[in-house]
Amino acid sequence: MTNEAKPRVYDVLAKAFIQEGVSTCFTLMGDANMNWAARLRQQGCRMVFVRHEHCAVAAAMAYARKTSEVGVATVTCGPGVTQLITALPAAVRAHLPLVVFGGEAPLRSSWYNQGIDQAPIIKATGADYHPLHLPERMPIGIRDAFLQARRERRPVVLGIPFDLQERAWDGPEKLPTPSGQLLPRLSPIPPHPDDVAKAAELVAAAERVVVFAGLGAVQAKAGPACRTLAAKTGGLLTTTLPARGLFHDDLYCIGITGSFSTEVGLEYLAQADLVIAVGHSLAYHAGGGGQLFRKAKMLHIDVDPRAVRQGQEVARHHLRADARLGVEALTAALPARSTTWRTEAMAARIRDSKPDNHVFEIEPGLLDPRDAVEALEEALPADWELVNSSGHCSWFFAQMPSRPQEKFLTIREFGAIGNGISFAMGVAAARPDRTVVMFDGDGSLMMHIQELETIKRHKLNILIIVMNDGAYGSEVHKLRSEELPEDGSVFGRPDFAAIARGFGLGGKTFTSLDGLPKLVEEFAATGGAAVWDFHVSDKVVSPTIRRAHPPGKHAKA
Ligand SMILES: Cc1ncc(C[n+]2csc(CCOP(=O)(O)OP(=O)(O)O)c2C)c(N)n1
Ligand SMILES: [Mg+2]
Repeated sequence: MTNEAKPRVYDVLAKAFIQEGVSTCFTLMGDANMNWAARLRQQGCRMVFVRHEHCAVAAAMAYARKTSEVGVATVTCGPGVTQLITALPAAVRAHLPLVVFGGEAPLRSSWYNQGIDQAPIIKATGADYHPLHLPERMPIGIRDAFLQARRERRPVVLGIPFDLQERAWDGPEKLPTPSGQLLPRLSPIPPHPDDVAKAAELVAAAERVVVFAGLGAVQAKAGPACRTLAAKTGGLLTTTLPARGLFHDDLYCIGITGSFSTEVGLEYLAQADLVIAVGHSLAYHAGGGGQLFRKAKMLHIDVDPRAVRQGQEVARHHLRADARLGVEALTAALPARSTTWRTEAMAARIRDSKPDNHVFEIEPGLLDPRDAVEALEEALPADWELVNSSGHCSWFFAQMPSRPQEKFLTIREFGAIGNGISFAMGVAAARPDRTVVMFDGDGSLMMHIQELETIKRHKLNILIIVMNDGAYGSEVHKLRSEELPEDGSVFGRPDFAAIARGFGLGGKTFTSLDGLPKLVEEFAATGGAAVWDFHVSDKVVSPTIRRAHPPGKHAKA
């Protein structure tokens, strides 16, 4: 075969991705990835062409979380790769498997303006980086990247010099066996009977038990088992923020535990004498830094039980097992009890209490974000996919108790704002038949507002709800509590409705909640994308900020 008739390396690399089952790729092209991306598209992969590389990876993160597949994104070399430095640590911390096809500067040039040492930049984020510099081994390198991303549950970035991609293919005709055929089929790990007996003793002696589920419980499908355990112990149920909604219709679920706990939830947590954390990473924020259940012992049921996490002693009692099998075995080993913490009055209180009752004076023409969330909870259809972004306002829109876990997504392990719009795109790509509603702050939305254009062009069904306090709320409340000037944290309210219309989306401003149900109905009937801008007061301070930043905290003694 003459060199002209041979396929190019990028053709084969595109095939290697298709063979891995890749059906969606979040893409921003440049010299070092465009030939490959065009071939990937020709071979049937849906390409979502975004407007910032950060958003390509962030969208792939949400896609991976929603589909349980490996999320795939591609960026060009140099400035394309350096844009990823905020998204990758977030994916690492959230244990999301990603493969990113990154270009590298051409090897043939002694100088290239976009050249930069990419490996240390990527590795500093906690992601792995593999330079692939031998064309005939590249398909194996790609396959191994998928294996690694799945096994280690983290992003793997491939660096492929673009001059090598353009060469004629001289490697083997057959592609390597894809990762899906090689991955070990792992059955859930059952607990050891001795550990079960010890745990059962501990639980039997406790009087006020809280079963506290994390995402591991969701993934192990341990929800029903947790409900049974809580019922048998006469105790309560709660979840971390990412797992919120796992027990949404249980009378004895107190919602989220952690920074986003409700008033009533906090009260019961303070009374607990045993917390059983199930499929849970025991992260700092989920335990309120150890402050929320001070009297309680902690039993950790997980495949990787922990004693110390993120600088804190977290659990003294451990049951190593798959979340579901561990909880089922523990429940079976428990004797029936004669007393229960649960009462009907407790259930009524949980059902009838507002998440936060603090009274604030709201300026005329502005909304209380808590009222806006309550009205949205009522009005939004039950089958819409919810995405919770970031910022101070996220406390409020996490409080939508009727929404089940499978319709909810948040990824916040790196604490970055600006990701909501990308996560919404990732969910919309993963669930094309659904409407996605994304809740964001004005500051966060502004950070990647350019993606409204992507949403429009790709005809994604996304309704963006902005809690627009005209400020970086998280900052303004802290500055006020310290009696510092508000400069740099208060900006005034951008006209998001007009901005949205400028991008060809729908846009509405809300200074009243009247007519919301009708507008939701109309939107549900037409589909499409819109930004709804709720003008909320910046005087309403979330309970978390009130606790952590009481007025005068830094006042001089
Ligand atoms: C990338 C990044 N930059 C800055 C911050 C610091 N920060 C945390 S919350 C916040 C304000 C967010 O404002 P907005 O989205 O309007 O939400 P609000 O807090 O007002 O409800 C900022 C700047 C951050 N967490 N991440
Ligand atoms: Mg704001």
